[in-house]
Amino acid sequence: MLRLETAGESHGECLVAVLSGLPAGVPVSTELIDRELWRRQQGYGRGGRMKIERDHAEIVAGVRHSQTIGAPIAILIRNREWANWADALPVEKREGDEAARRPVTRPRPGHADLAGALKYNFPEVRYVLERASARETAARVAAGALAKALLREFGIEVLSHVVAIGSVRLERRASWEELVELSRREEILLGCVDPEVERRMKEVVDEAYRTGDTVGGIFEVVAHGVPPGLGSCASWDRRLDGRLAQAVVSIQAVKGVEIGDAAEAAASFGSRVQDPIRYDAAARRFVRASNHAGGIEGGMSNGEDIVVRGYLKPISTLRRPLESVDLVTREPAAAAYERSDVCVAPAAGVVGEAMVALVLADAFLEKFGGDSLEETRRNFEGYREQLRRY
Ligand code: EPS
Repeated sequence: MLRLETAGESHGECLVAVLSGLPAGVPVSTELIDRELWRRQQGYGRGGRMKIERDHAEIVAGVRHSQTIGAPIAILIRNREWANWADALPVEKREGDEAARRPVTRPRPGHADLAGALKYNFPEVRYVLERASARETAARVAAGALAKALLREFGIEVLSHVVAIGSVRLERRASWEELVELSRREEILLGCVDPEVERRMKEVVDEAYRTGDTVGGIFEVVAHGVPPGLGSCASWDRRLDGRLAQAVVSIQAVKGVEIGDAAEAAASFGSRVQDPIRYDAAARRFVRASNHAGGIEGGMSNGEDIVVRGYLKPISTLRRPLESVDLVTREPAAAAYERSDVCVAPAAGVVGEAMVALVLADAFLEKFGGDSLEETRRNFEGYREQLRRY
């Protein structure tokens, strides 16, 4: 239903997001997209690059008079850093430009560098790191803001928070109200709802700064107001949990995905991890006494909050570089280092929101269809009536 393509190199002219499949008539504002881009740039532990960039969405196609027109939407996000790279990464080859290139011949363990150089047959890793870079996630977040705009029309909101940095963990559930409050903050430290836990998280990041290291973490994305029945139990590739897992694990540095309390459930008993079913007669809906399933059963949303966690490894550019080999000399060498982030968990959470919103919007349009928002709404209301009468 929805298709997203992104393009752009980390130090190239700009990033591009092309999103097709949204119905006509979805309200879109640049301000809302820019707010999401701003949120992605925040967080304690980000490196020098984020002091340079001021990400701003330029919508160049598919939106007119502040609403979608049913055509593919194209968004540009310019790289301020391009000014410093125009000679190193020109589109056209120029005579004698060899000296201006900035080759990287010492691949970083954990980064795309070596596998990419071997795959694309490049003598050094510059082009690979340019595209593999998490800079690309700015384009995903811009497109995710459009998916959120569609979902919002139907009362669905997607937010995130950080539940762990290194070994410091938030040991309780965050309420939806806490996530809303967090999303409105004008200063973002580590994206944790509990100030005391966040203070201890900051100490972990400070330790990584001191020692020239990096640190990973866990973010949690929550989708609120999702109706039951998105996704499918009938076909493996339409299962909502599988689609969410693919989308979230595709985020740079995410190495694992958890739906609901999967890790804890695997170490527990069935009597403790299933969510008892109750009927709320006043609201005329089925509800659950708990939500260990993370809002998904049998590959379908069940009407509870959808909860997806992304497990981030510590990012792979270290000031105290790791062991590598120089691609030219084949001699042992320290991995390349220019500058880097030390911790990206809050930013990754915002990217996680975008990916979850894109998957949910896709599953929503799969179920309700419609070429205009009005048509989608009619179909959605028909289903709501069916649920009420059930
Ligand atoms: C990244 C390296 C850093 C990060 C970048 C991801 O960029 P630079 O090499 O320019 O310092 O800042 O992330 C972003 C630019 C961003 O917008 O998130 C990498 O190698 O993956």
